[in-house]
Amino acid sequence: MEDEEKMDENTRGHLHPLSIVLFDINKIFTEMGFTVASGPEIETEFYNFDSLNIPEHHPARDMWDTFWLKPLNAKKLLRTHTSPVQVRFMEKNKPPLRIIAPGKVFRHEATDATHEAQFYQLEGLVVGENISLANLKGTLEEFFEKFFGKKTGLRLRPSYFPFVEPGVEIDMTCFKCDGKNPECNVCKGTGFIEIMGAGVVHPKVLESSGIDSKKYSGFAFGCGIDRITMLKYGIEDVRLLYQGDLRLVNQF
Ligand code: 2NL
Repeated sequence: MEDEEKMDENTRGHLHPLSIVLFDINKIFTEMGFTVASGPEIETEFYNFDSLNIPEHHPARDMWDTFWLKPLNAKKLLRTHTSPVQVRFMEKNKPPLRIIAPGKVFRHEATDATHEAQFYQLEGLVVGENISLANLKGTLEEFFEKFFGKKTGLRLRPSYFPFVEPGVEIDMTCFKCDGKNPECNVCKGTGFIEIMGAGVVHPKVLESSGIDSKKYSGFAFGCGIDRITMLKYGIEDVRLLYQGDLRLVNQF
């Protein structure tokens, strides 16, 4: 190759954008006193669903398109979220606890610009005495400020997830335009970005993993790591993160 510098740029090793974001997330939460927890990608029906207050015939189960493993009567599956990691952690540890569970999850659904059958999820859980939605909001404000490098506001809207009560959707004010650009391609001119689901842990979920729900309460949240990677770096198609195309990868 004529150009030595060009060759260097193309051959030197570097991290994939998803790895950069995973390391950033772990660093930020570790500095805030959280433990990074991990667990199996092949799960049982109990840890993926029942322990999270998602009973067998409840319509809420349809919220997760599940890859079941054969033989079907063994009730093994590819985890559809990393909540089971947090349930396993609650079984083995006494409150107070502060953990995040980043990791690969699987959904049996068609692929398009915003959906992959394999993707990365981040979940977080804090359990202690008198833990409330106020603690959730403060914790996430600090995380987003560190992650996007800018102070942003958070808006909570009521929503439903079986494992929390109350449940909320969390929107952040647009880190790109601050709500000032009606043509903004990040927030579509709304000023807000839908970023997470969260809530106060359902007492049944605490009890199912051996925690006294009269004494303790907690908050939990979940978000797509692929999604926040795309937002941070302006990547418009999730499939680009998995194709290994050097025109994308070498920009990092
Ligand atoms: C979403 C929503 C959420 C949780 C995840 C959680 C975990 C345990 C107990 C209670 Cl162990 N909750 N996780 C709670 C609310 C929302 O994720 O849209 N994720 C992409």
